[in-house]
Amino acid sequence: MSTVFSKIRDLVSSFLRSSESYEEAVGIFVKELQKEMIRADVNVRVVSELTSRIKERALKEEPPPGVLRKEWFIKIVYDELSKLLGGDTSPEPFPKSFPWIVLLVGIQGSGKTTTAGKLALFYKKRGYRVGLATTDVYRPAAYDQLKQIADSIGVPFYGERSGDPIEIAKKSIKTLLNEYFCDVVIVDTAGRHGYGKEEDLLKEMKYIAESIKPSEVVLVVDASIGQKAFDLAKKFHEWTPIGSIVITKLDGTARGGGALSAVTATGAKIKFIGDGEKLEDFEVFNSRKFVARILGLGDIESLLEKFRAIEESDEIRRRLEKAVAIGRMSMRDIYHQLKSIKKLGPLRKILDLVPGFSMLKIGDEVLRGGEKKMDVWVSIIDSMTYRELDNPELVDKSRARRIAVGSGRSISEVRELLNYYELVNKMLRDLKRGKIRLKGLDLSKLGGGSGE
Ligand SMILES: Nc1nc2c(ncn2[C@@H]2O[C@H](COP(=O)(O)OP(=O)(O)OP(=O)(O)O)[C@@H](O)[C@H]2O)c(=O)[nH]1
Ligand SMILES: [Mg+2]
Repeated sequence: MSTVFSKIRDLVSSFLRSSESYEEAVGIFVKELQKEMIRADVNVRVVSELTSRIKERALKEEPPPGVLRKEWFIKIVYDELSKLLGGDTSPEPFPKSFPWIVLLVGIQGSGKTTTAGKLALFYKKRGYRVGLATTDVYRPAAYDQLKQIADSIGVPFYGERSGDPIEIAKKSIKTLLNEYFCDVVIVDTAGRHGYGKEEDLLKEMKYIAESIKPSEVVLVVDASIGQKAFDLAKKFHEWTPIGSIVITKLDGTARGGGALSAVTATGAKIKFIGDGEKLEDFEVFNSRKFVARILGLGDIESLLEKFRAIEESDEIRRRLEKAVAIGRMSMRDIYHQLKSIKKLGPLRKILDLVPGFSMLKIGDEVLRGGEKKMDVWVSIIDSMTYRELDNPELVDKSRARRIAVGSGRSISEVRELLNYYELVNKMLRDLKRGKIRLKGLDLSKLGGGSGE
């Protein structure tokens, strides 16, 4: 399948392999990206803004240590694509007013009815009184399908097997609000009109929307339809202004190129994604995660992992600097390090880039023992109380025994962790008193550093 995303993936691969100079390679990449996106019907202005931002950052930014300039460029592309799809702020999935009425629209089979159930479950779990309604009188099983879903999650349902969808929509709102006191109502619609004409269906959506005045019209888009999504989304948007988008079937082979098109065609934001047939297979959209997922193959996957590792090591550095500044490291810091090191996996070499990390030998002890030791220590810390975490000195014989039993470890393993904690803290105290020096860590930048 060829979507704009698979094209971008190809561009990235050839960019990384190209033998041209960095500036030349950026130029080629940007030009090709423009071409591909315009071919994919992405709005021309959107394309030119995107590419000029990429170019500007590419020529200005210096990559962090350990990252090649070409690799950093991919991070820039990844950032900017994420921004295009919604940026760093997650969409607000909760009702902005009450009652919150959602009208689901979309073509046949896009996943509207399933999404209605997923949304209902999502809101119900979060304490809202949800009601489900169907206006689909064309597909014989539509009524039963949604009714069954409503019963399975235990929310009220309104529908009629035949009749005028506009009247049914009005009645469903009245019933669910006045008789069931719902504060969220989700209205499902048909994907195919009785006469099979697309325009009739679109007209019907429009009339339903006008008569029930939903808080939000939600367009349901099947991830696998690729570039057709643009025309489709545009058409729906012309008839009924789209407020937000749900992308479904992201668990399939499709890689969601249509999502970008749907967003640019309507100007609406993606709020949720569906990635499975079960009602639980549903989550709030996160653009960075989404872009990582659709671009996340081969070269890019390992790069993105490296960037995540850099972010992780930044956090370790922050904590380490603080520990050096105050001459103390808490058990919580140690816990964070153990977890980070584990998360980094084979990328933990990146930790050598953290100033002072290797000198302080934090984690080394554990690294020598391998993953197993890390798990042992993490489980021991998990069994400590907050008071013990903040004051490990409190851990006497009886507390050590309790922790050992709680974590299913031996007392000597608990001791080992406590000894390690003391060793690290002694080192930090010595550092602060200036007895030892730490190479690579700029202590002058730290308040209350080693100078005293
Ligand atoms: N794998 C997968 N299947 C899905 C997802 N969402 C929906 N489906 C399946 O897609 C098919 C169509 O889903 P429906 O919810 O009935 O779609 P619809 O838009 O209501 O269809 P019409 O009412 O006929 O227009 C069903 O078999 C669903 O189980 C998803 O996120 N992942
Ligand atoms: Mg349906």
